[in-house]
Order: sequence, then C-alpha cells, then structure tokens
Amino acid sequence: TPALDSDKVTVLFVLGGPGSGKGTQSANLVQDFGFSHLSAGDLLRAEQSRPGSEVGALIRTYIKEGQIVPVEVTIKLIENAIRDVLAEKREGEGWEDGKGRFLIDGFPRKMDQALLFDAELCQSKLVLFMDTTEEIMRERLLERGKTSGREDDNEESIKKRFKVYKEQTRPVIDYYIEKGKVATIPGSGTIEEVHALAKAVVVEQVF
Ligand code: B4P
Repeated sequence: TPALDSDKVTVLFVLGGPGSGKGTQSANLVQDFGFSHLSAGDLLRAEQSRPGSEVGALIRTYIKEGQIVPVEVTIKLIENAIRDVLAEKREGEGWEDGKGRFLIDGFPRKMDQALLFDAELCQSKLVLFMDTTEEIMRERLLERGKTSGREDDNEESIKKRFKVYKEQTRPVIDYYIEKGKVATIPGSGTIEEVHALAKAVVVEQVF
C-alpha cells in the first residue's frame, strides 16, 4: 500500500518540455494557493552542490547531458522533502486543515518514476501539462542561459533535453492522460497569460 494517505496529502504534478514554464508557473501557483513546492530540478541541483554528497558528481553529469537522473536518486529526494514538510506540518506552506498540499514540478519525468511514485507514495490528483512549441522553449532557454549560469542552458544540452523529453517524458504525460488526470495548459503566451489559465484550472479541479 502507498506510504502516504491520499486523504491527508494532495499532490499536483506540473509537467512539460524543458523551458515550457514549469518552474515559472509553479512559483505563481504556490503564491496563489500556498502549496508546498517541490522542484525535482532544484532538489537535484541542491544535492549536487551539497558538500559530502555521494551522488553530486553523478547528478552534474546527467544534468549537463540532459539525461534523466536515475530514479532511486530522484525519488529519495522527493520523498524526503515531502516527509520533511509533513513532519513539520508547516502552516501556510502546503499544510491547511490538517492536509498537506504539494505541487511537484519536473517530476515524474520518466515512466519508472511515475510507476514507483504511484505505487509506493500516493496517487496524484491532477497533472498540469504546460504545452508549447519546441521553438518557443528553445528561445526561452537560450535567453535564460545568458544569465542563469546553468550548465544545461546551451544549444548542445538543449538539443539533448528535447530528445530525452520526447522519448522519455511524453510517455509519462500520455500515461496520465489515459488515467484522465491531465489538464493541458496552452503555454505559449506571456507569463501572466499562462498564469491566468493555470490558476483557473487549479481553482476548478483542486479546490
Ligand atoms: P528542470 O530544472 O526541471 O528544468 P527545465 O526543464 O528547464 O524547466 P524549468 O521549469 O526550470 O524552466 P521554465 O520552463 O519555468 O530540469 C533540469 C534537468 O534536471 C533535467 O534536464 C534533468 O537532467 C534533471 N531533472 C529534473 N527533474 C528530474 C527528474 N524528475 N528525474 C531525473 N532528472 C531530473 O523556464 C525557462 C525560462 O523561460 C525561464 O527563464 C523563464 O523566465 C522563461 N519563461 C517561462 N515562461 C515564460 C513565458 N510565458 N514567456 C516568456 N518566458 C517564459
């Protein structure tokens, strides 16, 4: 049986291609609704630079190559982050009325992560799919690359990330579409426009 009680924990996933607006819109939704925000990418980058981490070097290689970090590393980071919040029952941070509400962005990015999370942790309530074109995603990432210092915001890494997205992450989105859990958000507009669309969906389908 799953480790987390779905009466007590509500999980929303935010998925989409690299540069589709996952991180950007997740931050907006957290402001609106007080979810506890877990970003798979941010958790991995934090672990990568944590002194003494046994997996830091491995994570760096995967991110630079645009590859999906092995499931056992990623799922542990997500699980620990969820447990930390639940243990502290942080008011206003995803914990209202005795319930934890989590918005998890950039996860699950590969079928093995999805199957493991669903079986061992809990069933998500809703998946927001940020939908836009490769051309727009590429432009945004290159723009961010001018100042982000991220090792993966360059032409070569971006090309690899798109390939990995198509081959490994799209099947996860299709899997949740089949389960009737996906709300597709048209993601090509301005940050404000996309925010309004995403917010309306969350109001309608979660609260
Ligand atoms: P992530 O950190 O998830 O990075 P990302 O795909 O680039 O998306 P992000 O959410 O950060 O960017 P956003 O589109 O909001 O992943 C990085 C790497 O970590 C992966 O390649 C992988 O190696 C590893 N990883 C992550 N999750 C993993 C997992 N579950 N398992 C294993 N490995 C994993 O924003 C991009 C830019 O666009 C920003 O500059 C933003 O300001 C801009 N922007 C956003 N919306 C816009 C809009 N509407 N108009 C104009 N600009 C916009």
